[in-house]
Amino acid sequence: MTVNKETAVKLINEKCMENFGCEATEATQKQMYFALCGVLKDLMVKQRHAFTKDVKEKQKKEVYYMSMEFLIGTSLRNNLYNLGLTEPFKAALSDYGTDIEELFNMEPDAGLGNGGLGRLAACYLDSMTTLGIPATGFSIRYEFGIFRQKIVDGWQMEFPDNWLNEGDVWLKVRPDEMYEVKFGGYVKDSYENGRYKAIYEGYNTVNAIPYDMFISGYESDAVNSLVLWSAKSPKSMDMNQFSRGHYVQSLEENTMAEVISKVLYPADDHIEGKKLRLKQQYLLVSASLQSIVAKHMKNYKTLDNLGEKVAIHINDTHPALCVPELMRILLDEYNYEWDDAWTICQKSLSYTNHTVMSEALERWDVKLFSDQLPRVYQIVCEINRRLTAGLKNMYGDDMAKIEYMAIISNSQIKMANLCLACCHKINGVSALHTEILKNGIFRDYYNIAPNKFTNVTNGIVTRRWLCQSNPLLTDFIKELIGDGFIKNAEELSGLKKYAEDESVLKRLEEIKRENKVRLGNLISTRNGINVSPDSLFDVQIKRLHEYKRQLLNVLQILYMYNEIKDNPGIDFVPRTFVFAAKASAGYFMAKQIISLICAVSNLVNSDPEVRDKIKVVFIEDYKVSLAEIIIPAAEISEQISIAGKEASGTGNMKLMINGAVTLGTLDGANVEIKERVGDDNIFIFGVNAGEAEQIQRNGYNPSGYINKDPRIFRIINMLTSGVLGKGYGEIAHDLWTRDVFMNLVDFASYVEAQKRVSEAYKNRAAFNRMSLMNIAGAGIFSSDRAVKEYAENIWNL
Ligand code: 26Q
Repeated sequence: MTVNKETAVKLINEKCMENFGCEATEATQKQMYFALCGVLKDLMVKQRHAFTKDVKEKQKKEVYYMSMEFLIGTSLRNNLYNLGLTEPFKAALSDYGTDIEELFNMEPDAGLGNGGLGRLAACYLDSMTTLGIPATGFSIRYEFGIFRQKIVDGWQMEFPDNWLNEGDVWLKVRPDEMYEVKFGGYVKDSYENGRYKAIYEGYNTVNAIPYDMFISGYESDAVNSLVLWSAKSPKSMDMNQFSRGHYVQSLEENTMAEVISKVLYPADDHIEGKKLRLKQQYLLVSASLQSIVAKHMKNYKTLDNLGEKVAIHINDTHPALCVPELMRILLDEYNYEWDDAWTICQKSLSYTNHTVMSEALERWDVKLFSDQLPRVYQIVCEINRRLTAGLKNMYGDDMAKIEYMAIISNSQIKMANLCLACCHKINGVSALHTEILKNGIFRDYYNIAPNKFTNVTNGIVTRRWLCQSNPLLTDFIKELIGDGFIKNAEELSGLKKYAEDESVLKRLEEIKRENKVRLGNLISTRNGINVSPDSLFDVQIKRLHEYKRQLLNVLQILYMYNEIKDNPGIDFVPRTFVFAAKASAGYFMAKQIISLICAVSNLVNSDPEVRDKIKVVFIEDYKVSLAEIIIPAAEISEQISIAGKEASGTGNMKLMINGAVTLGTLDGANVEIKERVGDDNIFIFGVNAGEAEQIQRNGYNPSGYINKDPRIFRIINMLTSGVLGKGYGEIAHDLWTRDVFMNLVDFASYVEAQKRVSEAYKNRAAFNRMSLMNIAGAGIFSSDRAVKEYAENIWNL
């Protein structure tokens, strides 16, 4: 897009006048922020108009990405960057005496997601737009995104995230395209010309109102849209109740409806079958499908070719209701026969799985489900009836297998099986993860339809996670290999030829140091802790989960602490351990682990014998915009989940492309990172997925490891001895008796790997070389590559 500085000056001034009735010279910072965002939004609206017109004329196939989460983060810097408008607007603002960086800092994160899954959706929308793929993201306009985290005396507290005050600028409401979504009530059977006809009555209606957030792509003519649904009560006030003096009750129904889009569920670990969550899912699915179908009918006057013209992608099972809801629309509203409707559904729908943890596989109680969605439930029953009839033909009386594959069993509806039974493609998110799906949890479905299964290893959008967040490194890379890597990340491999170039390695080190200083300043203001930019920055930033094993990291730190206390004169490579993590509000063990990290931080940082060798920092309120500051400063990337449990990881990719060296297990995409950089440029430790499973199968007994290894024994005693100020009896007890994620199995191997890390860091040139090789190998983990694979192998664009 071309806008010169003079035009930028004019546009900002006009927007100030339009919105605030003042000249830009008179505007406050906040007004400037709103004006700038408003100008960009206008430019995107125009570009989008031209783009959608072209898509329509050429009758291009379109992608609809359905996800309960889109973890967008901030948009202002990204939109300016993508549209190529940073320079003119920076200069224009500077004329008005405004520093554009200050406006960037005013923008709240759109935190409409929990973590990896939500951020992946955001990266894919960006890449699809960059590649010119016509795509729409569908999600919910949560009034409150992921909670703000504060740590009070080591304990996580959650506070509401009121992002809409300043975040609303990117949204454009379209009240004209409202849909009705129906809950509750009952179904009456009837027959019309001998054909079954469901009559749905007695339901409550909620209106779904769409809000568009425009999505820019890098140097792209496309502008796509993320459509966020907001729930609105159809009645403004029940006058009947009101006139009888029941003022409060009359408002109650309104708020009951509108509560649906109030808040993002902050859990990403275990599934609680909550009614409100089901209503959120159905609101998303029903409104989005109505919108897709209405648009398709307008363009093609038939739904017969829906599967040829749209690809509807189900991001984990959270929008799995797409399967019965699309059936419902085809059967009840367009009078399709069952088999024809089913064929259309199969052609249109595809599904990505993001987890193999059984406690995270979604199931709904039949009672709750059928009460809320009676007609949809009927359809699920019929899908299940046909499925199990087919399976009986195949497997006879192998009831265990049929039960495992069924959609409904034990009075529960298994959402993954609903997707597996219908979708034409199912994918995992890393090579290892997809193998585990095929040979493990989904093996029975794999055996009947192996061609439905495919892998798409996750990717990240390099423009945000390298170019915008690490401008120093980006400029240096441009000097070395040109700027082709911005659109074609594989060109980063061109850096390999500098692996022996001392001046290049030295410059990389200097850039890393500058980024460490920047992070150090943030830590000093936010935590009041001084960290040395000459220490090794060792980073573990991700949601808090037992399987991700932040605990293993802490145990190892306590081991280092003991080593130093035992040998105060020890030759030790100084380390700064950086943690950031949110725990689900109700996840007690996760909150305990955060508390432990904080306690260890206090212990270590206040001990004069230790604090120049180790620092431990827990930075609160981890989010996209904080990650953008931490990642460029990282030197070691901790990816230490128990093998077989982390579906892919994407933080590992973001850290790698910024020159951090992975210290990790053979889990998720770490396996592919290792393949790319080679054994010399990664620190691998621990059991592999097969071994981990074997140990668990043989009956793992953690106490054996504690009794056998005096280092472990000593550390676990520290958890309860009082040296940490407070006792961590629950954690100690869990390690003695369960240790489900096998911290102790991998402890020795992890300690040894950490020693290799310290050793390697002593030779900075050699370490810088590893760092360079990681940047050079990161190209394949671009979301542009991932999206192209989806387009070819799954969406058939
Ligand atoms: C489900 C029902 C009710 C409430 C919450 C949820 C819920 C919400 C979010 C369940 C799971 C999630 C998020 C899962 C997630 O982020 N998985 C991660 O996905 C990444 C992208 O594929 C992978 O890289 C990570 O390995 C995987 O853990």
